[in-house]
Amino acid sequence: MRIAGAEVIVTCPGRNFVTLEITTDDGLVGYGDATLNGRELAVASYLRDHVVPLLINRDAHKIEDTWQYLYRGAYWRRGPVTMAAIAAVDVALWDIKAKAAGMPLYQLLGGASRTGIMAYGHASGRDLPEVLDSIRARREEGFRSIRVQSGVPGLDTIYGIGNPLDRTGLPNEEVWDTRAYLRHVPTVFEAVRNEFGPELPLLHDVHHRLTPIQAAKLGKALEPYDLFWMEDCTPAENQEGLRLVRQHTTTPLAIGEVFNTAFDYQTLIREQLIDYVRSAVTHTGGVTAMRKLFDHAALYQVKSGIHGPTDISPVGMAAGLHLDLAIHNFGIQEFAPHSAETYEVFRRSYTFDDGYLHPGETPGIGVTVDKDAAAKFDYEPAYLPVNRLRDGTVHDW
Ligand code: CS2
Ligand code: MG
Repeated sequence: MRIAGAEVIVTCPGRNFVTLEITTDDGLVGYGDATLNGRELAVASYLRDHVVPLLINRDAHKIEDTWQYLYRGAYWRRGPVTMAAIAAVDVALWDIKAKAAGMPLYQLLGGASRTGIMAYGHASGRDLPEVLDSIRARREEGFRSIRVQSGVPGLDTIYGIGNPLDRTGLPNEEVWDTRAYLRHVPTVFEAVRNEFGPELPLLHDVHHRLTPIQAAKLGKALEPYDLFWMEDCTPAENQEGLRLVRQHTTTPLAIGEVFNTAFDYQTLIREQLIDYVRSAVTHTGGVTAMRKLFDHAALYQVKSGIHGPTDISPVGMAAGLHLDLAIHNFGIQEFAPHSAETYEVFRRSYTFDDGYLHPGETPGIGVTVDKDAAAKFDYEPAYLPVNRLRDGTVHDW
């Protein structure tokens, strides 16, 4: 079975997505997500201009060889653009292989290890009443685990509150105050626990905004509220920084949505400095790379926590769900449902029911792209916000 063609589809049904469609000489079609929020066209060009010409006439069944060919053959390694492009090719080829086998992808990954995939939803609010209402709304939608993000008194807009994408042509600038945040977050979780009790799994995303000792302080302050995880508590390019956090708190730690290879996790996993691996299939080289990463993490009892906001397309989401169902060391799956416009373009087989996701039984990954619908939504440049401290210093958003 040979690769006969490959097309990069850029569409913006409410937000931008980049999808790779690979077709074979016997008429099979596979899809891969290549969306890198805020830098989409870089990946579209990497694919169109540098990768697609290399794919034509390759054996579509040779997924591992194609992965190594694109990773080592580029000479320049790693990074979000390269690994998103490789991921798109990889997922599209797994989609094709599973279709050729007449099976949903998870069957090729070892079959189901569970009956359903525990999902967590997003609750947020500018103040406590809004946060509590948002949690109630997620629970009414069926979520059994909930991420809680709150505004901070004295700060206008911060991560997790409101829509981060801005289409005015330049990144929105937000103001940040770490001390105000550190004082406020524990009061939010105390109120949430008082309202909803001790059992509801609660998560929180710090979004890279603390130093290691500040993260240690917050982790310790949140211990009475028994979080499922505290995410991205400190920028983790400096993996050793998590040693300091780990020394001071037993709050479980999740890291890695901005990582793009297993190398980014080596110290974190080997020294058990984290409890959950946060990467998305889309940003980490695809199913081939993620399966290896999760199997390595399993040696250290580190579990999966695949990244699932709306800037991961339904194609990327579905690919993750097949891994979630098959691997033993599954932890939890983030699930931010996409817009109706998005689902008009991306037709999905996966389901969400009573708090659990399932990829479905359709051969392949179970998502197709309606290219006529995609053509209705032109690309719209959009940037993620830039954060600054009160004195104007650029800070992590
Ligand atoms: C967030 C993401 O869902 C999360 O955990 O960290 O929504 C992140 O802000 C976006 O993916 C950035 O594009
Ligand atoms: Mg996050």
